[in-house]
Amino acid sequence: MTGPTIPEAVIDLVRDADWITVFSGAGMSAESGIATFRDAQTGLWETFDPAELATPEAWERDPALVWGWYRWRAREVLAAEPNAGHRALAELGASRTVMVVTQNVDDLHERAGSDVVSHLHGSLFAPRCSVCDTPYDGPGARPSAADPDTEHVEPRVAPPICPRCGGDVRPGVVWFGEALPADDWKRADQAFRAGEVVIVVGTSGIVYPAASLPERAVREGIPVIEFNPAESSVTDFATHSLRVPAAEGLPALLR
Ligand code: BJW
Repeated sequence: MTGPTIPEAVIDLVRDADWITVFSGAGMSAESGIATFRDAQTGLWETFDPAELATPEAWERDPALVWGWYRWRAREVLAAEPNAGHRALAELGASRTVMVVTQNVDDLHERAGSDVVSHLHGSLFAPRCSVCDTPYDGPGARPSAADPDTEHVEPRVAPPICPRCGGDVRPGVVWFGEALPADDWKRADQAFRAGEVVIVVGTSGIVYPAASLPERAVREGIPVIEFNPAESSVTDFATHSLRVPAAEGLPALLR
């Protein structure tokens, strides 16, 4: 089977680098069947209103609606598998240091075998108390992939109660208007300073402050290679921008 044609300059940059920073977005997991946010027709924000589901105000208004939606999202991820792109990055990391900084809240990089340096927007699998911030690992923390609600027919699910303070347990993700987790931000910043080359995969590059990281890299003279079947904000400044989906383009770097 023949893969996409990757310019020799890109192959060389990756082959010659001992330290590679990967910056991934929702498109990284699209070929695993996980919806992106902003793609026409298939993006989550085509069907769901972010203001009703992904803001602190939405949580205050209707925690059961928000918790139910994230439970459904978590089940979708549990039922999915890493794709050839995730696996290629893990394989690339076997012979050099690959620092994965992801905006994704799924665990597909980890399940493919990559060490994730930073989950900038949190994780579907790290709920915590909305009052005292204690991580929660009790009943209901991790939904089952076998749960029948695959079509999101049960929109409202009461969140678990924190055993420490009695507060509602919330999804461990970063909503609009919230600060990014300080440790993840610091590790991402360090990864972007350490990388000899940055590979950006599957992000529209419009959500800040995450989107500032590849912009800064290119300003500092670090080559930025984009993999995305469509143009994005990253295309405007990337050193090489390849119109190739993740699961086809990333394996082609291994040849
Ligand atoms: C493929 C593919 C394939 C498809 N292969 N590719 C104006 C200027 C600057 C900032 C702001 C502003 N107005 C408001 C802000 C702030 C705001 C922001 O940036 N808004 C913009 C939208 C304008 N940012 C924030 O609020 C952040 N916090 C903050 O600023 O805090 C300040 C603060 C400081 C101190 C104290 C308090 C506050 C927080 C941002 C949180 C983002 N959260 C979400 C939801 C996470 C939880 C959840 O999953 O529900 O994060 S929103 C959503 O967007 C999610 C994503 O991580 C993020 C980025 O999306 P991503 O990954 O790029 O996905 P898409 O769908 O946009 O793009 C997919 C791409 O894949 C496309 O390009 C496709 O073509 C491509 N693709 N198939 C490869 N097979």
